[in-house]
Amino acid sequence: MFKKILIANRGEIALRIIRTCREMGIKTVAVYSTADKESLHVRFADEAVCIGPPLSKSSYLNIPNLIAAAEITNADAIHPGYGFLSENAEFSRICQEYGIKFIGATADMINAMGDKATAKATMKLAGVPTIPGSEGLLDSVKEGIKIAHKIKYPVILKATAGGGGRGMRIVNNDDEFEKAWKDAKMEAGASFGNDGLYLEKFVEEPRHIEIQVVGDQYGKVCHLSERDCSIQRRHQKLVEETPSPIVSQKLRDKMGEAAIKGAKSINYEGAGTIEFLVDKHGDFYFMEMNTRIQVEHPITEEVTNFDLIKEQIKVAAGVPISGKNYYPEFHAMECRINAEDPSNGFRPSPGKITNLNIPGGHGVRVDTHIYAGYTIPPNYDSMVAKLIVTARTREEVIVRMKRALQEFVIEGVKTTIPFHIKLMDDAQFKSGQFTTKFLEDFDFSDL
Ligand code: MV4
Repeated sequence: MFKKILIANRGEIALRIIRTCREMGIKTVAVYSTADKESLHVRFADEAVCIGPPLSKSSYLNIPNLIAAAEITNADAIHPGYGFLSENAEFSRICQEYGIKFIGATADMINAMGDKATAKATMKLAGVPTIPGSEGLLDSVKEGIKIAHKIKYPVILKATAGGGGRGMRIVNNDDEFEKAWKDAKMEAGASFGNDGLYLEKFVEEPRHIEIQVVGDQYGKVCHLSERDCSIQRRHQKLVEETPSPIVSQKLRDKMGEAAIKGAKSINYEGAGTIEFLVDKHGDFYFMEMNTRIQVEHPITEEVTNFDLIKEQIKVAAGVPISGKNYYPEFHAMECRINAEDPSNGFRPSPGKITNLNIPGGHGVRVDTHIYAGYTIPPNYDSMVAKLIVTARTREEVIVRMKRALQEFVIEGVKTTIPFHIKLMDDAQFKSGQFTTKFLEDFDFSDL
């Protein structure tokens, strides 16, 4: 087992990793930018190294500084958390070259899944359902229109280097094709330095459902069921839950087996997530694979009684998994608490937290790095806490979530708490019948 893990991240996920390391008897090294000097992950790690100025590029994304920090502290592994370098193939490869275990995917796996057209082709070959469309990248508008006639409009152009909705355009007819093509190409090139596009049938009003998998170094892969992430605004998830209100045990088994097949086909090792779109007929299609621990992993932990960070560390150290799959025994939901003003287009609201009350009680978990008097820096992601609630049924979870949200006091900055309280009272949300478009016509003006 590792003796010392360097955590190449900040905020709640850095603390989350430190907690598991403590329980496993593994020493921790925190790294921090000068903006995060007063952060809790710095206080709670066994050691801390400053890796640069506030700008992410100069600190949390600064590979030479991170490797140097690992070398001077004698860390034998690096946990990248989510975001930052968690899906950076070069960083994964450099860690390996320096004899530091990267607790995440290998460079090859990251590359295979990072290019979306390649990922899709790989999954299709493995027998995972994919959405009809172009075979790989499109060469011209003419070719695109030809395929669109075959699969019928509406279609969607997607950036192969994409994710997060950038470089994506819906096309409804021949007349719209050329402009959508030019716009998507331009946006993809500017955002990712890669303007490759592929085409697929547009699935209208889907659910976003992802399967958590864990693979070991010996070719075994298991799944830990699904998370429903359909409550999103502009590709930012706001609420996740498990089990999904629309997933039957039969569908769970089918999606779980597909996810395992896909992960096995790339010899996947570590924790990963296969994202699917589920259409109104209950048919599911591969969308993307994430080769990192995700923000919403705690809801899976709560319903399966599994510590996913511990599993990541164990499989990285070469411990085999049982190979059994895990199914939700409870219902869990996560609300992302962001320092943003929901009545003002979710505009970031950094600043000093003047007063704080963190909720508690039965079935309430809060993963956060904030404290009273803490100043949220303007340089990073605005998520400041994850409120995770567990109960036996979805109805009980919603009641408990509302109670916990009402207990949650964060003064000095605006937060998404008022939005979540309103959502817990929303009839359609409560019914469980909604799609990824749900928040498009939600009224945020009175929050
Ligand atoms: C789609 C789609 C409909 N049809 N692909 C959004 C981000 C990127 N990962 C893929 N996305 C979508 N791909 C086809 N063929 C709709 C979306 C999409 C979406 C997906 C999941 C959650 C929220 C979404 C919001 C808008 C569009």
